[in-house]
Amino acid sequence: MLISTADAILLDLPLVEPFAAAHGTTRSRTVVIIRLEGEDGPVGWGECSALPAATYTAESAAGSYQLLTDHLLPTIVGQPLTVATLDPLRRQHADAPMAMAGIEMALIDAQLKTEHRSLAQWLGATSSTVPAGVSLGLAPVDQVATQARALVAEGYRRLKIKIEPGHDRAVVDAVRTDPTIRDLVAATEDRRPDRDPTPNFELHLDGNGAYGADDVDLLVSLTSSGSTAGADVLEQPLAPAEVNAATQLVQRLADRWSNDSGGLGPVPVVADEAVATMGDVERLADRRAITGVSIKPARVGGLLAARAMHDRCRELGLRATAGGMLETGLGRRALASLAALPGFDLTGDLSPAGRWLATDPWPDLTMTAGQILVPDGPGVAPEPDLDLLDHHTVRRERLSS
Ligand code: OSB
Ligand code: MG
Repeated sequence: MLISTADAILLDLPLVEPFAAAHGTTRSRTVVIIRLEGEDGPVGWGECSALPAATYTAESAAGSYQLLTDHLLPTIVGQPLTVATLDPLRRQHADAPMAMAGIEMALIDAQLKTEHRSLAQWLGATSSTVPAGVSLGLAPVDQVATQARALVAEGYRRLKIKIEPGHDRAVVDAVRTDPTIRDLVAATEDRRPDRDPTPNFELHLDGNGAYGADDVDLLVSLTSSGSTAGADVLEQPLAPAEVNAATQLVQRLADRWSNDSGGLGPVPVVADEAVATMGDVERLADRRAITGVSIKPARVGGLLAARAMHDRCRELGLRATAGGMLETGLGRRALASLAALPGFDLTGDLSPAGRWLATDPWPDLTMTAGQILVPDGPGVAPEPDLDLLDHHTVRRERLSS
């Protein structure tokens, strides 16, 4: 597509409630949207999901907006561009995966709308629904328990809860011993009979790298084993640099599992912050420091890189989960489409954006009976509500050829 117009739009969307994690608290969702228009008509929308502050990775919404308007969009405007010809620019800006993911998404959206194809179909999705999963921020234990009850009542059967040192065991115990949650889960028909000892319910813990080498014993003790229900997945518990400790953790969980008689595999240790590139996956898999990856299109540079990582995880026998970035409905639709690939064998961050966004220019994901419907319309998402978009626009810059 010959790019005739490129817009960067800095949106500020109010959150339903603040979202806290070990890396900081988010109060409103500042997010960058990219609009690309081709000479011959197609329009595509992409989301750069960098967070308001550079707390999770080095990218931030304001920084990405600057890079896009100063450099990336001026470079592509007036040029013929496809997802394939984007590679030189990607290599040049390997340190800006979220900005590049936004450009890529807009290109894919325009291309697929022209072809009347859905993103899920284009990516090779094999299912029309994916299990819903929801994340809970750091909060006092009683608040976590109250939220967890409400979310299980809404139909979620996978909760991902943020933990940090000193705020972990009490969280696991509160959720695992809650009678309301137990009754709600027991009333659900069997969807995951493989997941003894607590079929139909998965507890993921996300440490955002807040733990260190001395915490391996503690982390092991937080996980499910035999008839004891704990965490079913550990996401990035250890700091990314703690590779030796991660290898120990993986080994300890494997030993723990082989000492059990249950049918479960070892509790997966899933990398988030530690994996930016395929090289990171190879290196951590070689070191046996991970057994899975949270694949976030934004963090790895886009949907194509995410799909390639998914494929490689399958070859390597690694588990995979589709990771979220508190996106708008646009980014969330992309995530749900990706999550329908067959190698995503752990429930992902698949909740509608309305869980955190009080308003959203994009139509939200649909959730029924604990499942998210994989979008099947043309492109990544339907057109946004342009009035809402304007209303929440903080800055906008248009480049034309
Ligand atoms: O660590 O997984 C994380 C959001 C932004 C940045 C990092 C993370 C998260 C989440 C939210 O956990 C998950 C979601 O989008 O549902
Ligand atoms: Mg995470």
